[in-house]
Amino acid sequence: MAKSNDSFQPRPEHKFTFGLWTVGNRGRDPFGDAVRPQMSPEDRVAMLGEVGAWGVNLHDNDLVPIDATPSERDRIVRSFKKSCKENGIVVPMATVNLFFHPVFRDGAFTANDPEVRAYALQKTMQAMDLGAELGAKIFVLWGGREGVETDACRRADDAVKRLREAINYLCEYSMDQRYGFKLALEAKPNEPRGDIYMPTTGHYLALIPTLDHPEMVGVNPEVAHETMAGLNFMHGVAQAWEAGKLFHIDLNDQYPGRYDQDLRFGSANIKSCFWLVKFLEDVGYQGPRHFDAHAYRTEDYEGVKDFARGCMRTYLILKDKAARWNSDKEIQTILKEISADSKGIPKGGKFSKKGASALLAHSFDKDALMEKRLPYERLDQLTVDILLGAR
Ligand code: GCO
Ligand code: MN
Ligand code: MN
Repeated sequence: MAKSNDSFQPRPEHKFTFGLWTVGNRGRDPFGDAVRPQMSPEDRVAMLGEVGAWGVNLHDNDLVPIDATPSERDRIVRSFKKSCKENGIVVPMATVNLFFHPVFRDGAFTANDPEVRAYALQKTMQAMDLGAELGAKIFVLWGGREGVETDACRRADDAVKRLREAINYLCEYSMDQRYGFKLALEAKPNEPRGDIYMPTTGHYLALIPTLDHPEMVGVNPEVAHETMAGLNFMHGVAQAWEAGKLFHIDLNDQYPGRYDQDLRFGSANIKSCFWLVKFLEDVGYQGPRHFDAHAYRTEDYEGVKDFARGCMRTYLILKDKAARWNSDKEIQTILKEISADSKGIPKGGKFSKKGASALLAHSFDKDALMEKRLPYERLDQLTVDILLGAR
């Protein structure tokens, strides 16, 4: 059991959150039934309080059943709010389930049936009402069913147009209701569809400037999803951050080339998780650190607590390692050397006619440039030493 003075103990300022669906995951998979009993939303919130999380996020139907009457809904929401308050848990993000009900089998905002598209909008507006009532300021949209098994069913650019139209509509709704939501779009290459439109964070970053209210819309990159696409997750996160679009983040882990595993954060690729944590901490990302993962199917609810504590603990250990990396003298010396400037050489930078003529006129000594050492082997080994506790 961790002591209260343990520096790897989660605290509210770390902004660790879990989806209601993550700790409530019952271990059902396409081949086998649930292994853990159903747990009420209130008990899940209590569990999150017990393990030291800061917040909980939810889909509309994680809390309110899809066919609930308005009075049932209000009763459920009241009781949930009470248990959040009692357990000191906040709700920073809300989202909508547009993938479970069979009505969405052809997609939601991109479905071919206009009535399904309209229903998807209605359901999302109601999920925004719910999120706003719970105090959420971030609204995530994950288009899990927005995709195809066969491209015979629609033109892919029509799907893009439909998606744009829906996001524009939802931005207007949020403004009209004065909800102040920031929309965070979450990409995934496949699963549950054969191919999902907007397969990577980069695709969404390219869509956002084409929206009516681009300032309201950013991304919610997920470790597992970019890893499934074979990409370097941190690079996508960095690009989103640099564009001012990192509105939220889904942390978990994943081995490439597999189904969507949603593993405990840092349980598969310690090194890439390290670069990610180091990036988030170096740039001062202030948003929630959301774990979208679940416990092994072999666990009971005690094991779910181990899982949740493990996600947060690993994040904090990696944060500590990042601080060590940043203050390591040898690492800093190497970093300085590899980007050292040679004086009196014309540079690129901002274009000017004069600068360009100087650059064109300069004769570069390629052989001398090539002599400069780039000790990346040493730099990487120092990183490994720090990660393995040998430094
Ligand atoms: C998944 C997704 C989801 C979304 C969630 C929030 O692969 O199932 O990551 O968990 O994050 O639906 O919109
Ligand atoms: Mn996922
Ligand atoms: Mn996710």
